[in-house]
Amino acid sequence: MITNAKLAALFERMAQLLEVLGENRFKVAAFQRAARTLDGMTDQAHDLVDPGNPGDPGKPVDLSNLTAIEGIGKGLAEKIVELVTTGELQEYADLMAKVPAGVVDLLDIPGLGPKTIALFWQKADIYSLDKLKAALEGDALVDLPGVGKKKLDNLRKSIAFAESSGGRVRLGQALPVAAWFVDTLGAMKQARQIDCAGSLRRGRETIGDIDIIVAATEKDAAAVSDAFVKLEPVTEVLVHGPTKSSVRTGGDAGGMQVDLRVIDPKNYGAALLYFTGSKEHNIRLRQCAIDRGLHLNEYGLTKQSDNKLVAGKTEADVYKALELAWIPPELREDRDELNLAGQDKLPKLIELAEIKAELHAHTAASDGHWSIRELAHAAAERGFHTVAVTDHSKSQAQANGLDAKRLRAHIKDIHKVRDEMKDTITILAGSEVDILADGSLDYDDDLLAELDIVVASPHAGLSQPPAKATARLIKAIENPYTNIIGHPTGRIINRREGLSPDMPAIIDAAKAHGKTLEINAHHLRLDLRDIHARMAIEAGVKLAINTDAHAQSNLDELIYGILTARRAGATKKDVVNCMTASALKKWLART
Ligand code: DGT
Ligand code: CA
Ligand code: CA
Ligand code: ZN
Repeated sequence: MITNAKLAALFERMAQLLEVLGENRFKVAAFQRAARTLDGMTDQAHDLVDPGNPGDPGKPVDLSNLTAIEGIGKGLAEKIVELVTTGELQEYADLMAKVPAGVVDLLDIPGLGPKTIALFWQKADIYSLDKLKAALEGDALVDLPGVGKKKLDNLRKSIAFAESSGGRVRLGQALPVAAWFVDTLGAMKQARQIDCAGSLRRGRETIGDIDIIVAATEKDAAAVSDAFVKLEPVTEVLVHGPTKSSVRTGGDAGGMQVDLRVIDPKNYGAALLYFTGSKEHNIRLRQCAIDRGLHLNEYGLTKQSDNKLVAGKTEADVYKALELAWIPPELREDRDELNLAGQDKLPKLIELAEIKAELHAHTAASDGHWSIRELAHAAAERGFHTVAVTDHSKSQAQANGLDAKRLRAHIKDIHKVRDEMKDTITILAGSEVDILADGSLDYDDDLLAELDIVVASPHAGLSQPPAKATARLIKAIENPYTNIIGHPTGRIINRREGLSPDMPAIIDAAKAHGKTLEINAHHLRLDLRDIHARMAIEAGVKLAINTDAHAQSNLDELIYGILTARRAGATKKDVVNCMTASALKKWLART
C-alpha cells in the first residue's frame, strides 16, 4: 500500500526537482503544500481513491473524496490515483529523467537546497557529490551569486558530518523495515520463532545492519532462507545459504543490509543472545562462563569437561546457568550490567505503556497539522491522562511561531477545549519557548506566568562554541518559568551535530533547580542521547520523554524515546511522563 508518508515524500521530492529545474514557483508550492497535508492527515489517501467501475472501464474515476482535502486539487488528485492504482507516476519519472542522477544525490545533503543546487549545476557544471567536493577544496564557488564564504564553510562541515555517519542508518528508518521482515517471515509455518537481534534490538540510535534470527528445523531451514532472499524489498543477494543469508534492500527500505540466520530450535536462545551482542557484552559473558568451567558460543553453553549442553534453548536459560538475571538487550553494552545482574539489582526499565502524558506537542496554531481537539483526542486514545499544547514562540518565524498577542488568543482557545474535554483528558496550555542564543527566553515573564507548562528549547544558533552553549542552557534552566529543556542539544542524527555543552554542568544545574531534561522521541532527534540521559539519571535528574508531535503519526515515535531511555537505565520513577495526573499537577505547580 502507498502510505501518506510515501506520497508526501514523493511530492516533496517532485517540488525539489521542479525547483532545481527552475519551474514555476506556484507549482512548486502546490506540491509542497500537498506533501505537508498528506503528512499530517489521519485518513489514508489510499483509502479515498475511488476503486473505479470494472464493469464500465470508460466511466470516469470519482475524485471528489480526494479533492475535498484542503490543498489537493484535481491535478494532484489524479496523480494520487495514478500512484495508488499503478504504483508509479509518469510525471515523476519524467522529472527524474531531466536531472542528472548526481544532482538528485545532492538533494540529500543537509543544508543544501534546490536553488543552490540549480546554481551549482547551471553556473559551475557541478552535477555530482564528487564534483562538489572537488570544487569545495578551493574557494572558486565563492564568486557565484548568493554564495558566501560562510555558506561554503557550512557546506563543507555538513558533507563531512554526513559522511562520518559511515553508512549507519537511523533507528527510526531501520525499525519499520526490520519489523516488516520479521512479520513477513514470521508468518511462514516453518518459522517457529523469530526475533530481531543486533544493535536494533539493543535500541541504538543508528544501525549498521539489521540482524534477524529465526528458529526452524534442519529440514525447513532452506525454505526459510529461500523465501527471505526472494522478498520484495530485496535488490541484491550478498550471501545465500541454508543457515546464513545476507541481502541489500531497495525502494522504501533503501540501502540497508539485512542478515538472516536460521537456527535449530534447541540452540535458539544462545544464538539470539550471541547475535544481539554487543560484542563487548558477549566477551564478558564468555569470560563469565569460563570462570565456571563452561564454554559459551552461538550454539549454547556447554561443560568444558565433556561438552555436554547446559543451556541454549532460551536466553534466560543461558543467563540463569551463569547465575545471572536475564539482562534486557538495551543494557547489553558492557557497562555494569553483569555486576547488577549477578546481584539481581538490574533496574526495572521503563515501558511504553507506562507513559501517561505527552508534554510537548504542536497544533496548527504554529507548524502542527492538527487542531487542539484532534491532538487531545489522539492523546486520550493512547490512554494518556494529560497532554500539553506547546506551540512555537515568536522567533520561530518559519514555523509560524506565535507572538504575545497570538499566544494569548491561543491560550483562550486551549482553555475552551480544556473545559469541553475535562472529563476525557487534562489539557495544559503551554509553549515551546525558544532559548535565544544568550539563554534568555523568547517571551516576557508576565506572559510565561500565564502558561501551565514551559518547554524551553534551542532551535537556532546551534553552531555556537561549547562554553557559550553551556552558559545558554544553564541560563534557561535557571529561568523560574522553565519546566523542561526540550531537545537540549538540537542535534539531528546523521545530519547536524547540534550544541556540545558541558553536559555534567547542565545536569548539575538541572539538579540544583529541580528541572527536567527531555528525551525528544522524534526519530531524527533522540536528544538527550542515551549516554547523557544515563548521566542525568545517575545524578538524580528527572527526564521527560515527549514525541514533539506535529501530527498523529508522530505519536507512534514514542517507542524510539523509550528505547533510548531504557539504554540509559531509566525506570518509570525517572520519567515525569509516568507520573499520575495529580502528581504531575503538583510537580508543575512546584517547579
Ligand atoms: P551494527 O550492525 O554495526 O549496528 O552493530 P551490531 O551490534 O548489530 O553488530 P553486527 O551486525 O556486526 O553483529 C551482530 C552481533 O553479532 C553483535 O552485536 C555481536 C555478535 N558478533 C558479531 N561479530 C562478533 C565477534 O567477532 N565476536 C563476538 N563476541 N560477537 C560478535
Ligand atoms: Ca547489526
Ligand atoms: Ca550483521
Ligand atoms: Zn517542538
